[in-house]
Amino acid sequence: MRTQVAIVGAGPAGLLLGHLLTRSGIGNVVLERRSPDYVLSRIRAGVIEQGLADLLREAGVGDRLDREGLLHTGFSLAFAGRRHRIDLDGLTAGKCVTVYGQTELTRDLMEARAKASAPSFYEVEHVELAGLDGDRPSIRFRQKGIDDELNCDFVAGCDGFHGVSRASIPSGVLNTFERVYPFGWLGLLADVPPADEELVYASHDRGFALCSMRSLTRSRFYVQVPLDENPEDWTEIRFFDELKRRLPEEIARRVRPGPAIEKSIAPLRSFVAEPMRWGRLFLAGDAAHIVPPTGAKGLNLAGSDVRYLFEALREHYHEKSGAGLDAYSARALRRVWKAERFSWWMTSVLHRFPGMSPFEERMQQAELDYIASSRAASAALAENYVGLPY
Ligand code: RFL
Ligand code: PHB
Repeated sequence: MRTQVAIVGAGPAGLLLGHLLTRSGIGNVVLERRSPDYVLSRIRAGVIEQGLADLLREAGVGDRLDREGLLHTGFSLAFAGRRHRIDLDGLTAGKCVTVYGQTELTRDLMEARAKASAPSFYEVEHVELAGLDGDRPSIRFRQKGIDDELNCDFVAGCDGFHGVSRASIPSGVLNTFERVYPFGWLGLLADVPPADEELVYASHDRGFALCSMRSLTRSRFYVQVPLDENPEDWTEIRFFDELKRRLPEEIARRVRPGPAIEKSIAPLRSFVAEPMRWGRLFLAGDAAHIVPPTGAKGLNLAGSDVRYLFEALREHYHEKSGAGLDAYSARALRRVWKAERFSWWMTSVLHRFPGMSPFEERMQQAELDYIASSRAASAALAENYVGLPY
């Protein structure tokens, strides 16, 4: 089998890249380890930056996002028993975010791919990349017990943090940077109306909490927990009790507990691998970098990487220029590092760290108080939250 661009991974990065390439007449094949149902069952991101929403519209996959997504012109920070609203719209001259589940976005992209009859292979095993440093890369894989090979011009490694792409780069090529946080987020999805019209990020002595949503009838909540917690030990009663204790009274009162549709713990990590290219392999999304979810940046960064990579591939095929491919890694990393900084900062300000000194606690309080009392500080936060320009 032969194609122009082989895409490893059918998460949002792989599917969006495939969609953009197909629309430009560039051949591509997607290889995915899991089944479509499994991919769609992973509950992840919920906040989409304006830049990614615009990209999806331009690519013709924004209809349902526009119909069902919730436009949010602000969110709240809650601390010391009060709340401070960040007016995204007013502080960024009209920018905002859209609340739309990653699963919905993935579903839209999967449907668009099926409609275009673009080839995808799900539940592939033993994926092995070869010839990445030469002119003829190839991917060997097994599907339904049969070994196959895909020859291509380029490989897009969109296979997430635990994928095979980054691991195929010889040791010594990549520089990696990492911070692992000493806590995780216990998330719970329930069919109950949101506690507030907008998202509420809460800093509390008992730890961080977040009230988010997927629609006007479906809510997503998170509480900071130690990494060794077992989600099974968290009954709904215990979860909602803990959540409410971390929220200001006026918001806690409006939390509607309900049966969990999904409940899981996500560890928090900052990670970057540089460069994002090796030979004919290009990394995009979580395959190259991870951010803690506090800034809602992971999915959005996957979107900006894909946009840069698509432009570079389009230039290569349609304009016979390799300049975009050569610039890809540096271009993507400039935006990645700024989102890494923002996500690390949001995480540092809003969570309780084990063994925090009284001085460090006071620094967090002063930081939150500064944001609440300074338009400039609020504007810096808002500018990053809605997403820096591509
Ligand atoms: P994905 O989504 O992990 O997709 C990678 C795909 O590759 C497949 N794969 C392989 N396929 C073939 N061969 C192999 N050897 C393979 N190994 C792996 C996997 O099965 C998978 O289908 O990566 P991608 O596309 O880069 O997308 C990244 C996003 O999924 C991620 O950054 C976000 O979900 C992060 N994130 C958030 N991002 C936001 O922008 N806004 C948010 O509000 C937000 N909230 C979150 C989040 C992530 C969370 N978790 C659980 C990590 C909230 C949470 C709780
Ligand atoms: C979510 O709705 O899952 C969500 C929202 C905002 C975040 C992280 C996760 O910062």
